[in-house]
Formats: sequence, C-alpha cells, structure tokens
Amino acid sequence: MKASWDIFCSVVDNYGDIGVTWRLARQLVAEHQCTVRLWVDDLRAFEKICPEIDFQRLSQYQDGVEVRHWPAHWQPEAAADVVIAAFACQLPHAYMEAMAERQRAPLWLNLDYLSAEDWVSGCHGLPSVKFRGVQKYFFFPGFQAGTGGLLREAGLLERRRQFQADRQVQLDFLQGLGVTPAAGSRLMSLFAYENASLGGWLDALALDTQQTHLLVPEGRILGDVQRWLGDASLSVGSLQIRQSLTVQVLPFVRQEDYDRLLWCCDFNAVRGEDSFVRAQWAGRPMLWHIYRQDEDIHLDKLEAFLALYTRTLSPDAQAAVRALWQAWNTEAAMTEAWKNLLQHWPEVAAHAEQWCLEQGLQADLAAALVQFYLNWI
Ligand code: TRH
Repeated sequence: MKASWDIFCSVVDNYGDIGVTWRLARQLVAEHQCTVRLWVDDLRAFEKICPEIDFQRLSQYQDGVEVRHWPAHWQPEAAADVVIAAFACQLPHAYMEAMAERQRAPLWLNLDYLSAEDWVSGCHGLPSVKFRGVQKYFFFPGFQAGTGGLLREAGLLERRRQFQADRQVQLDFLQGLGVTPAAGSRLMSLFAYENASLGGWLDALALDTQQTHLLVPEGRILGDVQRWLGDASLSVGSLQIRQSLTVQVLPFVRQEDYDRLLWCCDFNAVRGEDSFVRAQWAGRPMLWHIYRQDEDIHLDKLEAFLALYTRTLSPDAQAAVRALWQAWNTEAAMTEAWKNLLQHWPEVAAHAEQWCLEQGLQADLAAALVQFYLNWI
C-alpha cells in the first residue's frame, strides 16, 4: 500500500506557502502515486494560483489531491503515514495527539525555507523536536548536494525547451494574455514587492536603444509602476508607452501559465521562493527580489545564492549580476547597474541555461522526500 501524506500549509502572506505546497502535493500524486491531503487555512490565496479551487468547500479534489480547508476549530482526523508541516507551521494539537496514538508513528517533517547558505546541507535531515515520542525532522530544500533539492516536475525542462523552440506557440500563448510584443523587442516580466529603486530601472529601459516590453502581473509592485508612469488608474489590461519602454499590466495567471510567461521572457524579475525557482527552470537571465526578514538576515541569504550562482561567470559579468541584484534588494540606484548588465548579456544568458542544466541534475525535492521516507521505514 502506498503511503498516505498530510501536508499542512498556513498562508502567512503572499503566495509562496501555497505555491510550494500545491506543487509538491500534485507531484507526489502524479509521480509517486501517493495519497495526499493538502490542508490549507486560506483557500482564497489558493484560488489565485489555481482558479478551480472553490474557496467555500471544506473538501475537494484537484489533480488527484484531496484539498481540505484547515479550519480554526479542528475536528478529529486520523494522522497520515507522512506528515509535512510546511515552513514551520504549527500543527493542530489534536492532530499531533492523533500522530502519537497511531500504532506506528508517522514520519513528521518540517519542510523549511529555501536557502543557499552552507549550513543547510549540514542540517538537512537532522532530528528536531519530539512530541510524545514522535520525532520531527528538518527537511531543507537547496541547491547543493546533501540538501533536499528543488521542486521540479518530471519532464519540466523538456517541456520548457520545446516551448521556447517554437516561436508560434509562444506568440499564441502571449496573445491569449493580450500581449503582442513588437518584433525585436526585449520581453521582460516583473513580479516583485514594493521597491523604491524601480524608477531608476524603468528610466534606463525607457532610454535604451532597444525596445522593451515589460509585463507586470498585478500585485505589490504596481504602486511603484503607477508612480513612475504618473498614472494612478493603471490596472489589469493597461498598456502605457514611454520612449523605448512599453509597460503592460497582466492579470495574476494560474501557476502553469506563469511558468509559460517566464519561458517567453528574455529576462524575469521574480521574488520570494517559488517564482525564484521557476525563473531558474526558465533558463533565462533573472533578478531576484528576496523576501525581507528582520535584521536584514535575508541579505546573507542573497549573498549565499549570489556566490553560488555567479561562481562560473567571468569576474566582470559576476560583478555586473551582483551589482544589479544588490541594488534591487537594497533599493539603491539601478540605472548604471542595468546598463552594465546589458554589456554582459550573452554570457549571462548562456550561464542561465547552464545553471538550469546543472540544477536539473539534482534529485528533485518530491523524489528526495519519498526517498527520505523509504530510508526511514
Ligand atoms: O508570493 P511570494 O512573495 O511568497 C513569499 C515567499 O515564498 C517567501 O519565501 C515567504 O516567506 C512568503 O511568501 C510568506 O513569492 P513566491 O514564493 O514566488 O510565490 C508566488 C507564487 O505565485 C508562485 O507559486 C508563482 C505564483 N504565481 C502565479 O501562479 N501566477 C502569477 O501570475 C504570478 C505572478 C505568480
């Protein structure tokens, strides 16, 4: 009998928590034939990335996953063989009791945040706390050997390459979103938190000799885009042109379409955790807006990733990527940093594909979880 899995997702803010757990749940069902319940406390956030979700239903099936609303008042439920608390969320006490009462204790894991820091491989898989004899373990995603790897569905990179090799398929997809990029223009996507340095970047794009078509899914950066354009009415569907720059606001699309959007673009600005990984699978140059944490500890995470990501670039290209990412994440001037990156474009573009290939050689996170369970039993 295949193992049963319970994945608990508490939506703190934004879409990363549900984005990651939904991807994982689907993959465990589709590729490992697991029985999966995904417990989510905010189905409205879920609906944004998967429009089929009916936020009023307590229980529903989507892609073979049993999606359960995680209620404020927990009703008794039998515990599964494997229990995943995503991003250190606190399980209902009664559920923990149910875990302890099982004849055979479940495997209990905390699926942690993604980080490229060195300590991650040393902590991955270590025991954490115990509850009435049930041991919890740390499970860390990561970029290096010894970590739990990254979420990557089977055949993802092949599908991405086929899509990128077919210009017509891309144009049809973009047309479905109401996007018609001018021939020869640079297509870019922008998904970010509020960022005071956006204006300087948009200035550089507007004054560039090459045309840019910038696609902005609705969200937190929109206020900064509005301010730069001087158009407070900017909303989904709006298209504005300033010199060489066309800015178009897109609706928030379903997760699969967001992937396709990333695959279409020559450059992707992404944020958080899940879109950051998806941009890497797109194999295109990118810019990461990291989720801000207290005492600036996110800057150490940024540095750790940059060190790993840029290590095979030439010193000049390395400095250019580093300067751009640091400016974006410290809200410093972007104009010169962007112009400098353009000087190294061919190298940075080739490197994005190379990095994707290298990361694609690792075991993916769902497979690593299943293996961890098999080793544990
Ligand atoms: O939304 P985020 O900022 O989530 C963040 C991070 O995960 C962060 O680490 C976490 O601590 C915080 O939430 C609470 O960024 P992220 O991780 O990229 O998640 C966005 C999800 O939304 C991702 O699954 C992609 C998806 N998405 C769509 O499905 N459609 C869209 O149009 C867009 C722009 C995104």
